Amino acid sequence: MTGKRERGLIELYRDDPERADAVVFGRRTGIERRGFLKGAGLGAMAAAVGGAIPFAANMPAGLIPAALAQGAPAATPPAAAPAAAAPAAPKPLQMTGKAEILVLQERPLNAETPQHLLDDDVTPTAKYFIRNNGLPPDALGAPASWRVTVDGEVNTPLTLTVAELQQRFTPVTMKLQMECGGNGRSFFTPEARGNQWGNGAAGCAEWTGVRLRDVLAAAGVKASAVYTGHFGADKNLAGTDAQVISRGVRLAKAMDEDTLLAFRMNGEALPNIHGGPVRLIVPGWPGSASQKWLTRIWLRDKEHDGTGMTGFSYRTMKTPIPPGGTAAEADTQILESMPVRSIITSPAHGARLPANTRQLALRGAAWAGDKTVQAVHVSTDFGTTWTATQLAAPANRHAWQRWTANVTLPSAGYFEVWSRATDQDGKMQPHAAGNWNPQGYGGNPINRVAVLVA
Ligand SMILES: Nc1nc2c(c(=O)[nH]1)N[C@H]1C(S)=C(S)[C@@H](COP(=O)(O)O)O[C@H]1N2
Ligand SMILES: [Mo]
Repeated sequence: MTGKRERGLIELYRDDPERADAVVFGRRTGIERRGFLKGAGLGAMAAAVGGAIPFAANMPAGLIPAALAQGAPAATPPAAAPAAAAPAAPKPLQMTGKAEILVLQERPLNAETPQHLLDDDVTPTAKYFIRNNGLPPDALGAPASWRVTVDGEVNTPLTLTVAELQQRFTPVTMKLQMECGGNGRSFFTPEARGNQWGNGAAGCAEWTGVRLRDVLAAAGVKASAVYTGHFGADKNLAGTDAQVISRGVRLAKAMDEDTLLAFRMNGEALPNIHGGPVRLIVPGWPGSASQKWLTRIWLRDKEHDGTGMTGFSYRTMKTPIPPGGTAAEADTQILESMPVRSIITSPAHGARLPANTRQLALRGAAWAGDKTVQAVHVSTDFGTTWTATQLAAPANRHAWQRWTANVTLPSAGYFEVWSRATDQDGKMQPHAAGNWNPQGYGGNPINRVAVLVA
């Protein structure tokens, strides 16, 4: 041991933002902030973020400037994040048919879409995030002869090929949002276990498939059925027979008319990387319920207990615990409908705009699990004033909603654009990821992107 490790600015901000503020900007308490921001402290902060901060007086003490914060990967490296403290930039994906989304993990492959690439009304397949828990099956055979079994609490177990699914049931096409249960995990402090997703483990593609409820009805759902268990053909990293992931949903969600066995994505055959020949799409619930390379649906007479259903997987705390504290499984609940979230898709985080820019056109998306979003508000002055955006209705239930707004900036400088969605019940995104849980689910703080007008 050679004494204390130097801590980077970003780590320090993550672990103790008040102290980081004091170290970096030379103030010890929020009360002193105003004074410091008039003098040397303001200069230090401006240098750190790359420009004067017109709304500096509104910045809450301990707020990590978005330009320096971890979480949302920047389009271009933020102006002046100190090189020594900057996290290793995720590498762009190199895969035929895919855009350069950001690889968080190579094996299994996990890649997220930078927010500014989620700017389309319907997320193109090329830009759609990838979340694998294991290795995709390699020998797929003819897609039409891929088989899916429905068994368990049914009158007549069925095994159907994809061709039979397509012939026997009425195909539907819908725009459905889906996001990983761990989307937003990187916003938790202290860090929660797992891939450190920003907001880009999400998308709204156009899916074509048949309704799971039609298939279940054909098999005849017994009165004893209460839950599904999903199985896929991917292989685990250890090379054993254990299911990579096997989650399920309560019967009511399986019977929702928007829960699909999908075989087309954005008008084309479902690509292998997204679960082709056939996968589940369970919109609005943690993406892990949307089994890829689907081989079996087991109707069960009790809650499913497959891989990813127990422990702290896809569970949040029933009663909040101190962030970083010890959790008891008995005090957790299965995460179902995802919480409300908005993202800013233009401008990109880290955008540099011409010095004379005063009008800013903002665009984004918002969604709220099984619910609709009633409003999205934006702020460019650290949350002192908020403006309602023009929020479009969803194209269909479970589609995300696009929003636009025009805001005026008072001068050149460093700004943060904040967006905050409110769901149909009045629930809003919190200022910081709340209800900390060991594996970091449901982190949905207000979205912040840094913009430099200089
Ligand atoms: N068979 C199988 N299905 C799976 C997974 C997996 O690892 N194996 N990952 C799940 C998780 S956690 C998510 S978020 C979504 C991601 O779907 P995508 O890779 O098409 O974006 O697939 C789900 N379905
Ligand atoms: Mo996920």
